[in-house]
Amino acid sequence: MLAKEYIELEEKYGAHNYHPLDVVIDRAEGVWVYDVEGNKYLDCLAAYSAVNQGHCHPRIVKALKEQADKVTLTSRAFRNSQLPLLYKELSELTGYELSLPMNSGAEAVETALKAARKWGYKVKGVPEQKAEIITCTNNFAGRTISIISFSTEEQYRDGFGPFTPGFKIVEYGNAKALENAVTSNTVAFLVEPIQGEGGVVVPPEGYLKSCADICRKNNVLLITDEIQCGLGRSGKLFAFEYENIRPDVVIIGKALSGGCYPVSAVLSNKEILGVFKPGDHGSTFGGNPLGAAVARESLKVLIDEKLIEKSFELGNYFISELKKIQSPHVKEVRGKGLFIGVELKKSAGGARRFCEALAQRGILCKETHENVIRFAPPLVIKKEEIDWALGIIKEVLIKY
Ligand code: IF1
Repeated sequence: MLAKEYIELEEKYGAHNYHPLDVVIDRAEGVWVYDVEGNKYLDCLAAYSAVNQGHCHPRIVKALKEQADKVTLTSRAFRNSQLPLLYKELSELTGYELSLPMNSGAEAVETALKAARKWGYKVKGVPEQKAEIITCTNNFAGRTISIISFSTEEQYRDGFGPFTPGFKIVEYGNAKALENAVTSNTVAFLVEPIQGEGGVVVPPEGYLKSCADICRKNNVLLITDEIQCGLGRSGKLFAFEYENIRPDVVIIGKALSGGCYPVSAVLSNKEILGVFKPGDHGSTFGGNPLGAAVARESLKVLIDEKLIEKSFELGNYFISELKKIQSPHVKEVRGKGLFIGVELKKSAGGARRFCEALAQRGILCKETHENVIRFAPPLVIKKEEIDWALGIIKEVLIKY
């Protein structure tokens, strides 16, 4: 079948909630993906950082296959022989006492919000129905109704009301705004250490540290969404490490399974996750043995292959080389590790046409927020591959 025929089928039978680039991917390996016509592309999106370990990592695929032959789903009505090991390994890796497994990122965010509210009522002593959670402008945390209730992106909310109450929004990057918004009913502050969908926005240095201090002083939980920026993407295991802080709650997803299966989790301590009693929360697939086996191997690959250190070093190199490109269109190059955004000037006519030109030359990336091209390849990328990409990126940014 031709690419055109797949696209026609998708347009005819699928809901049109996406506008993808017309590349029909058929298989992938490491940093490379191949379309149905055999063209090869360097993947600079890595499925929004879900395939940090590289596509179809042999060790992760092996873990998936072996577990698939044993048992895939037990439900949490019974125990399974993978989940306890994932719990232990997550705790040893991150230092958090407990974790709670879910599937998608949005579900894990919802889980963290529920934990924070319950902690607010049971531990902090907030009056019933009064709990407030503070979030930031330009955030992205998923698509459920409660999560879009605090989105500041009009399109994500349009037509989906009524919304969930109990959220306040403050300016991202402005710790004073957080301080002013906190009340005795505030239970949590939810923040992305680096905003992904927002355009790879790195907040001012010291911002997260100030937020952590404000939260501690006011007995407010600091919840960081590391679903996209975590697990090596930013050049650290967690992006919050750049500010030497320790959030009360950390949310992870995406690369937790190396892109092989949806697995997410909330990490925290006994005082907070301990508020959940049997029956308070759950999910049919959350914590299933297939997902747990895949997640365990995905974390091991991240460590064994030193992908976090690689992201730090190659990210610095990629960013500094991008900054050298003399293009009339570029406003700013920013990021941490292999989590990079190139913001274009308004006059450039939008990032999408550059992404299309890059795709024609064998590099896949995706615009975000009209004017930002995001470069976030799998962390297994080699320096030579970055150099090859830089040549093409340079040509496109200068000539177009
Ligand atoms: C889509 C965006 C990226 C996330 C953070 C939670 C979630 C995400 C920081 C929810 C998800 C995804 C969603 C996906 C594309 C992608 C995305 F452009 F939409 F915003 F990465 F930038 N927190 N981000 O980035 O996780 O429920 O999706 O597993 O909606 O198309 P999820």
